[in-house]
Amino acid sequence: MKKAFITGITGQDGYYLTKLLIEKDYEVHGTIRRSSTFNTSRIDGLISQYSSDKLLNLYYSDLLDSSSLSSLIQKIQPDEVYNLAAQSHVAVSFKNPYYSTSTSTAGVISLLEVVKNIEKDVKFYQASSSEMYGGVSTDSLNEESLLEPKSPYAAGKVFAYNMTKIYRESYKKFCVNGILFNHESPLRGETFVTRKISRAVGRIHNNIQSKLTLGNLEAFRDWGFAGDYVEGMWLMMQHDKPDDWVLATGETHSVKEFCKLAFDVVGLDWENYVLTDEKYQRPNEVNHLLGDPSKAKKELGWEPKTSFKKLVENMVESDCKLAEREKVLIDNNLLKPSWENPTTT
Ligand code: NAP
Ligand code: G4F
Repeated sequence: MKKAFITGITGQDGYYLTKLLIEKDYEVHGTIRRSSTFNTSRIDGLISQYSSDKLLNLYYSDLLDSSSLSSLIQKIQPDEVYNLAAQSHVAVSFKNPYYSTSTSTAGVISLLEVVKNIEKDVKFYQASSSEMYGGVSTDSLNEESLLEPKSPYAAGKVFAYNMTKIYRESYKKFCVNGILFNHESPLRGETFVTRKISRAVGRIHNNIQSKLTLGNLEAFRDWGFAGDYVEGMWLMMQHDKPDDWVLATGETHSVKEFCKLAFDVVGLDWENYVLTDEKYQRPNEVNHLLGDPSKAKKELGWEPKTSFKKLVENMVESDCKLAEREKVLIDNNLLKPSWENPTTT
């Protein structure tokens, strides 16, 4: 039975990757952060299903805690390490640049050093990002395109991307970069634009929110479904030689288009509900991202299976159900209705 070690297991991709690997007969080991509130909600179902059989095993750690990462990998002796952990919100990285970049940079060095020094051949996956391209041109972006980071988040990711290549080339280690374009799901964090929209649609449809305030409606993203993208991560780790691959859909849509489609799902006109506010604009915006996944298609046989329309429908339908449950709490005076969902940024 193969063993995988995952940082960031409690995140969106952590959930989908863990599920996929367990289905493929892996034993999964993941790191969680100590938090004053529970932070395992995405993987609670997997924990109750698989932890008693030791198919899923969790440990406290942090990207900044080199010693715990190193001793865990030495103890577990995994076959594959997936580095998914990050402060992954681009706008937040402008507000917390030191933390955002130091976690991305220190974390990757700690992990690559163990992979270099451990006796066993351990494969390493780095969660690189389309954000590294900077989104200046409208061209389709591939593995050869120029990296022009526009945020502290992206600068940290470029560092981690380069270190992954450096360890691959210098020490002949199996280290890969998955350069993933935006991928979403009903488990996407609520402060990312797609989920902020689908949550609002669910709540507005259930009469527990009245407006949705966003920033730049003209930004374009190549949005796919996270469940499809974790398959691509795993395929990269099974390839006969390590390399870098772009995962994307090859289609791009604006935030405005996402809004229109999401409100259409419940028969509402988005223009009656969506407002904009400067506070959601970024100091430096990535205007346009469009990926070219042809290398992944040719070499890994990977293709996204979920259309943009289906992705939006799945997210809105899931958030309508969530809002129905919130409505019950509101009707019983256990929660207050709000003009907006107060948890979003
Ligand atoms: P996510 O939902 O924000 O999950 C991030 C994970 O990292 C969470 O488990 C989080 O733990 C953990 N984490 C944050 N800071 C940490 C620290 N200092 N030490 C240890 N763990 C820490 O992100 P995602 O969407 O699943 O993305 C996974 C990775 O892919 C990230 O590296 C992201 O930057 C990258 N990426 C994402 C996309 C995308 O569109 N989703 C595209 C390209 C690249 P808590 O649960 O405790 O917060
Ligand atoms: O949903 P977003 O916050 O995602 P962003 O910045 O593209 O980053 C995500 O994808 C990257 C891959 O390219 C990942 F590496 C990264 O970890 C993360 O998962 O914003 C998307 C677009 C931006 O142009 C933003 O300015 O939506 C625009 N936007 C407009 N109004 C908004 C809002 N974004 C957020 N979060 N909130 C808004 O109210």
